Amino acid sequence: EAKVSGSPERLSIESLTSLFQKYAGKGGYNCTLSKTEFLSFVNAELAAFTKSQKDPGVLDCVMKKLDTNNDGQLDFSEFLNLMGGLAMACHDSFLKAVPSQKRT
Ligand SMILES: [Ca+2]
Repeated sequence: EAKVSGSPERLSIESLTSLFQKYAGKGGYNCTLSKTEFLSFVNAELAAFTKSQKDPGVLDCVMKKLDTNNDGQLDFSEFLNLMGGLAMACHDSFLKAVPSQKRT
């Protein structure tokens, strides 16, 4: 069993897949993430992201948005949307963090 690094910068397709399986297998259905599993995944693996979110309700919103078929569970394709969304959020904050002209 591969040990998955918790560093978001080093997430690969393989580690995403095994991460999903690791958390999805914690309880309930093995092939979906429940809300509890989702929260433990985000808090453990995406701590850098959750720390940057000041509103704790944001994860609820994220979960609801991702759960496109509204069954209260995230399947793998819904999980991949999260990764896509996170990539977009990182890209956005990267763009905001980089001033068009840096003066020091
Ligand atoms: Ca779902």
